[in-house]
Amino acid sequence: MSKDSVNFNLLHQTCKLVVLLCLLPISVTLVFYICSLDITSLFDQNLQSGYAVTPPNYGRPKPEAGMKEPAIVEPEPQIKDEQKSMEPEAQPPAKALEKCPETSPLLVGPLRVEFNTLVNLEQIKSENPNLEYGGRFRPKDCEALQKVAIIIPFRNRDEHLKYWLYYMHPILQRQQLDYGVYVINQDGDQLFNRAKLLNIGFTESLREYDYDCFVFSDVDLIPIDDRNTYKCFSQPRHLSGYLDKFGFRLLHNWLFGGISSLSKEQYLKINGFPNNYWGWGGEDDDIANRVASKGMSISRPSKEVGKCRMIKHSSDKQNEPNPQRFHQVTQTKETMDKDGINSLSYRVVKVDKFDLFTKITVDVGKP
Ligand code: BGN
Repeated sequence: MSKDSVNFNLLHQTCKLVVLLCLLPISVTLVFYICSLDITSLFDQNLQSGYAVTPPNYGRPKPEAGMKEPAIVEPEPQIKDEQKSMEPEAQPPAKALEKCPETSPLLVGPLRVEFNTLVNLEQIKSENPNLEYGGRFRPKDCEALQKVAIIIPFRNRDEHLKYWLYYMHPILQRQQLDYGVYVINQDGDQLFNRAKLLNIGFTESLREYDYDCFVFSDVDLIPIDDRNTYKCFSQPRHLSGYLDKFGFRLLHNWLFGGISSLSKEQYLKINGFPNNYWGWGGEDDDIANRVASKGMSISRPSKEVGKCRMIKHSSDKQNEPNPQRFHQVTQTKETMDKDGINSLSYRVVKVDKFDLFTKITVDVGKP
């Protein structure tokens, strides 16, 4: 054997040894890695929550400037469809469901809300496949902690309503509420009467379902954090204390306009809302007076969570500032026991059930 061939053989043997030595730790690592994977539980986790595959949007990168889509609301995670098809046909009876957790695990926190691109109802419908007719929803996997009627006083604000539905339905579903959306539309062209429409919403929604919580919301207000939960608390709640319109500052501690929530009990304790504030302003101050006079206080989310955006618009026709409001708000204590839910009278003109909401058109009379 030549010296060259001896050298070559030695080199060959050395290379083999080196390759073997490298492969050994790699295969050991691989074996350990495979053993540590709990494939079944990973699979289950994905089925339970789409967010297991879609991380929350804290710090989500902002889309390019000038982007058309009004962003925010998480796209329905793909996994949801799989979940649907893999579920057994027969739903377990509602009673068998466990209660939803106090804080929904589906919340994503801060949202981007903007109003510069039109949205359409068909798009909203297709993005919210789990809604039931009339704008109803309840979580599939757990029993909601509260049954919430969302009442929107309304007249001629269809474009605003579309934005409201576009942004709010996904948020409310992530909040795991058993909810229904009621748009209370004032018929005719008399002065607008917001508080009376809210009283009507309370009454009419209860005809449909045993709601225990009522969220009263203007149609042009959207929270920009889904941790601002549309539910009821131990005290009446003001959900829109920090508006962009006011530089996200709370104007004063007794502010109660925009979006508020009261449990059925709290609402009845104050005899509902006043029926005789015609035109803009003051009715919310009257409600705040009612709350205080019954020894309750106003709760709010933190400033971080409680910020809201308002859709810019010119002032409505037939909703001019009510000149009597300055006097009226000084009389709450005297008027509240006889003017409220116990004196409410109105006529339902029409009930329309749409996919995304229930619209109740009412004749509220005149001043
Ligand atoms: C207040 C209005 C509220 C309104 C807020 C915020 C009155 C009554 C004054 C005695 N109250 O001033 O109705 O929600 O501004 O816009 O005008």
